[in-house]
Amino acid sequence: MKIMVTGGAGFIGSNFVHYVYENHPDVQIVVLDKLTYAGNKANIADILGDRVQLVVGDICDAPLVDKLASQVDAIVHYAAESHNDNSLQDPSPFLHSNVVGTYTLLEAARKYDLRFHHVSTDEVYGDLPLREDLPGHGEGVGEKFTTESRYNPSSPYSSTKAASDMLVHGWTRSFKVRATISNCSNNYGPYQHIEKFIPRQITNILSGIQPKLYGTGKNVRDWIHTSDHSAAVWTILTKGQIGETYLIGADGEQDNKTVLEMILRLMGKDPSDYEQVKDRPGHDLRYAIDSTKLRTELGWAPQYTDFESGLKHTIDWYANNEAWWQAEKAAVEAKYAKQGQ
Ligand code: NAD
Ligand code: TDX
Repeated sequence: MKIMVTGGAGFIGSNFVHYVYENHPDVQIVVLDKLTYAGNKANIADILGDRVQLVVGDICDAPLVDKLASQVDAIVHYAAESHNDNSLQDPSPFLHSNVVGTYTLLEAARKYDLRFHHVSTDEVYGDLPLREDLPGHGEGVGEKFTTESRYNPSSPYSSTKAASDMLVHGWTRSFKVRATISNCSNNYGPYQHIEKFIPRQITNILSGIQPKLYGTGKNVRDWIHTSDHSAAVWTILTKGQIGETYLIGADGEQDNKTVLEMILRLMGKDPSDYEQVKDRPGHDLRYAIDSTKLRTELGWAPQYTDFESGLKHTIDWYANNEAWWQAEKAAVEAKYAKQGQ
């Protein structure tokens, strides 16, 4: 089997490429990645060779996508503009990559009758009320997202991801593209860009900068280790039912303040040594995934069930790989400073 992995030089995509390389030696991989600010050839440099090729290009480049699609059996589609804060500054690249890019890939999948897996996010469902505001502290029905939840995106990022999911639905039904969709919760782990919450705070502390918490930090994210996400995507690609959507999550709900305090403590700092900064406009309150369908129908289960130990490994990785992030740190922080964050 030969697969095209779009966005395979980004955080989650490169983790998936490593996962397949290590666990499925019969699979050939061609990574199509534009190497935007978020893509980094170094993420997969150690495995480039006979089995893993990198093609630097845009998923909106139809002739290039057509040529590559004619040589593979499946497309696993990760490439996207992925950061909410950036989408609030300039939505246009989000429309280009997330919507036009997905359309371009679907057309190629249709032409060559390829298996297509679309990697999406829980953010397409909008947000949930905080548990403290729910009767019985949210232990009842409706406390988590399921595949029945209504699409209700909040930001330019999540609305373009929602649009891309809808394109997959349309192409599956009308053109019989053999597609599946997964909507995953917040990933953490090595190789995540330092603009994102967890790596930003770890690298702040390593750089002697005070960590930055948006608003009060009561917003809840449902954290999953990126390796568990990779295993889930492989399971869906190989065992999932065509036309189905699977939600991926590891029951990892934590509020941002708790996560930040945990990072500070694990790094030997005073847990209250952070700064509260301007909140994100339209900031989603809580995400939570019900992954029962994936677990019971396809037999997937997460391996990283202890968030604190996963976080400890992630802190160690950033501490041991300063060369990977150091050059970008000042520019990332300057951009946030301009936004009052
Ligand atoms: P990332 O920003 O780290 O990486 C995105 C990659 O896509 C980069 O390598 C970039 O160069 C590439 N890319 C962007 N636009 C492209 C284009 N037009 N053509 C070719 N390549 C392009 O993102 P990530 O956090 O690894 O997310 C990957 C996917 O997973 C996205 O689709 C995202 O919506 C989804 N997702 C992310 C999370 C999360 O917590 N980060 C959770 C659920 C779903
Ligand atoms: O400095 C910060 N301080 C802070 O409090 C940053 C960068 C973020 N935050 C908050 C905002 C969020 O509530 O932390 C939370 C996590 O923020 P991000 O890392 O930006 O992630 P989020 O907006 O939740 O989206 C992520 O998960 C879903 C990914 O970036 C998306 O690509 C994915 O779809």
